[in-house]
Amino acid sequence: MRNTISISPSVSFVQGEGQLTRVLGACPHDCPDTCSLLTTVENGVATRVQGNPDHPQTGGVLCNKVSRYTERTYHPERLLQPLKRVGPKGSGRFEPVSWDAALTDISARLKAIAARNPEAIVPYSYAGTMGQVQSESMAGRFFNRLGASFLDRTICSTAGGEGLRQTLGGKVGMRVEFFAESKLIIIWGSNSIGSNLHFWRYASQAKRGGARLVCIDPRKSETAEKCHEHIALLPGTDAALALALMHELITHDWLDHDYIAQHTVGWQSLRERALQWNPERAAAICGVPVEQIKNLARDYGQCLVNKQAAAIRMNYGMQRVRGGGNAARAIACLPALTGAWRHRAGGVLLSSSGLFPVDQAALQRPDLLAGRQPRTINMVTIGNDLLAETSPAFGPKIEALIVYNSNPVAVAPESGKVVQGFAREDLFTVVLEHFQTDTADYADYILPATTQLEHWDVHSAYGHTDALLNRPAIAPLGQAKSNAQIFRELAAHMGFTEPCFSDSDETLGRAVFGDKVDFNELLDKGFTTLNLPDAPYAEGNFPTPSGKCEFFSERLAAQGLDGLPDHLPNYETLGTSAEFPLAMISPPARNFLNSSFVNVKSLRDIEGEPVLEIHAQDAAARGITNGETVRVFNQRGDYLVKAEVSARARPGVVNGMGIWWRKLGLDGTNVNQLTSQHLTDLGRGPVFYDCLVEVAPAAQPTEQNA
Ligand SMILES: Nc1nc2c(c(=O)[nH]1)N[C@H]1C(S)=C(S)[C@@H](COP(=O)(O)OP(=O)(O)OC[C@H]3O[C@@H](n4cnc5c(=O)[nH]c(N)nc54)[C@H](O)[C@@H]3O)O[C@H]1N2
Ligand SMILES: Nc1nc2c(c(=O)[nH]1)N[C@H]1C(S)=C(S)[C@@H](COP(=O)(O)OP(=O)(O)OC[C@H]3O[C@@H](n4cnc5c(=O)[nH]c(N)nc54)[C@H](O)[C@@H]3O)O[C@H]1N2
Ligand code: SF4
Ligand SMILES: [Mo]
Repeated sequence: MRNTISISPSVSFVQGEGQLTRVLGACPHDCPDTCSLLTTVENGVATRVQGNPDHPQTGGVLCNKVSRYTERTYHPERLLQPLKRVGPKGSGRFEPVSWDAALTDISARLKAIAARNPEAIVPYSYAGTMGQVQSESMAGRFFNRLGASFLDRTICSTAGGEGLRQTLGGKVGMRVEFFAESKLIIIWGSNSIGSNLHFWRYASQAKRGGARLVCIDPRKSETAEKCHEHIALLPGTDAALALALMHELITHDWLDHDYIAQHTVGWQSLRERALQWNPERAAAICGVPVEQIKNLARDYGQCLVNKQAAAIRMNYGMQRVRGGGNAARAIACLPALTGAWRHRAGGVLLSSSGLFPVDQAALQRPDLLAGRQPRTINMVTIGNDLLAETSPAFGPKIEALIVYNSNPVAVAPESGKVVQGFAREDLFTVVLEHFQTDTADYADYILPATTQLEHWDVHSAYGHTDALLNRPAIAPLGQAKSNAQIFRELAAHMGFTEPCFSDSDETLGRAVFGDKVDFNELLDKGFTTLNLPDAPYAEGNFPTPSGKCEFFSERLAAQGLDGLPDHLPNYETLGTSAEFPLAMISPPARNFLNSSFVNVKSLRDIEGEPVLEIHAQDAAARGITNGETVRVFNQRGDYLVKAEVSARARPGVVNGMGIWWRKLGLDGTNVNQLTSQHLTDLGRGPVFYDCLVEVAPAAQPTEQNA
């Protein structure tokens, strides 16, 4: 056997008789870790996907899900040719058609609608792939040229993102690798082991070095179990907790007065606000012992006294409630109070995406709008919006929807309404997908898309500060085409002749960072680290208008909003409804990624069935036993799950683990049948974890099905 394995971009070597290649790529999934991948290809077939050992953030380790990437890629149900609907909407019955027939018909339908009003056409996409090329580059150009409605891409992170922007100036923060040197790590609203594994490696390293780990989460997650302390607060009470921590920092004078004076705005007014939040008041709202709050404040304050680094890893789990934006604001103020930013292992990290110099204008070409300013549809309220008629406030009724990189029928809130909207016979729906998802079932055309193993891409990240390149490892399967190629060909069928519609995927890849990132290094190594200071905010220099950490935001005040962070109770606060006396959160299941991978059998087998975790006390009060099927319901709908009587749930809160495909659930629905279309205080985001329900044994009739 001759083999010379070295990790350059795509090295061929000979093993026995066969041709073997290893290709460098990037994990495309909506995950903070954006791992560097190494794919083994034997005779044109990808046989193994591994973590790149040369990429420090990946460390040669992948999560369980993406280790099975070949199982997903070569799944027997992969879509390999364009399909046209033959049955009624939603029946899931399709017949194969040629690419040309599909694109000719789709472009004719879109042209007819656009001739009346292009805003009746709506793109619907999120982060099925995070690649800059296969997400909004050619697609953005297409919709800008068409003059289609804009989509407000709010389904995940905009509440926290806006909270951060108003406080720190953007999605910026600590460099993740330095968490390994912290002495106190607060994991706030995140199950890192499940959803941010490579951060957990750094946290574990710190733990071995003597750091104290505290997890703030209503659910006793895998991560909470492994921390020294778990604060199981009620959903949506994080701002109250953060304000009480400030109260303690102030009353004990655990403050870096110099940092506050030099690098913050609004200290006096924040001080007054925080002094209204003694730990007793917060403890009553958060539903946690007052001592836990006092101890956490002391631990955080002692880091200042002992000149040790205190770091906060927030994640998006804490901002999916009405007050999510304010909560992120309150938490983001903490490191400025104690000057934690002075240390490279201190500060806060929610997302690092704002540190990447992505040239969105070069990718999406807003100049193609030619002065038009289409209306904006919020992806969170797609349920209501698909059912809305033409009106001056709303604009034209939605006549066509083009879905890519997303599975809204499964992931958008209040799915009863979403399904009703997608089922409209007069709605023209095109879905670009790998699989016949719940959403694809409602399509008029399904177009087969390539996976990350089959196309080019360039990636930024939101949990570290490395840019990555993805090379195709194998040829497209069947007749699949990359998203960019599909929009390129659709543009040609529409008669869009601007030269930018001929840019290749590789040209688009080069445009992502322009000359701000060394593309040759990306081609060569597969990744490159942004050139950033170790402790970017040690001397202020926040990207806010004032250059300081803005405790008080003039920009919010100018909009008539509270300039200071505050606690805003949930829309559906525990204890306010006799009918629906339990709060439900629906965090991700570890072996799925949102609704991706639910159809990968080996992963679904690990998860078993859709599960509702319920505390023994709440189960006993309802005569529910472990493992039995229960009905979870509220005014919006109901769904069936298996009850797991579990210490992972705290009293009063049930955990409906997400996000199952409806058609693979117990009764053709999933947890989003119950969630609402309300929006967050900042950022117009969803409130998945702000939801009251009741639970009953399935055998026992409820009001809805009696
Ligand atoms: N395995 C896996 N990894 C994922 C995902 C996945 O679906 N599966 N999803 C990816 C995506 S899209 C994202 S956005 C990221 C980040 O995803 P996150 O939403 O941060 O996901 P989790 O880490 O599960 O964190 C959510 C945690 O917040 C807790 N939580 C719920 N409500 C509250 C609250 O009001 N306050 C507080 N403090 N905690 C609360 C939940 O119990 C849960 O443990 O993860 C990504 N990684
Ligand atoms: N109840 C509840 N609901 C939630 C959440 C929750 O915690 N609880 N989490 C929310 C969050 S954080 C998010 S981010 C959203 C996520 O919602 P989505 O972004 O819709 O994520 P997925 O469900 O993973 O669906 C992505 C789809 O894109 C497809 N895809 C992947 N790559 C490509 C490609 O290259 N081309 C094309 N055409 N398709 C591709 C995949 O096959 C998959 O079906 O869900 C939200 N919904
Ligand atoms: S999903 Fe996250 S942890 Fe898993 S391989 Fe992708 S980037 Fe890495
Ligand atoms: Mo997300």
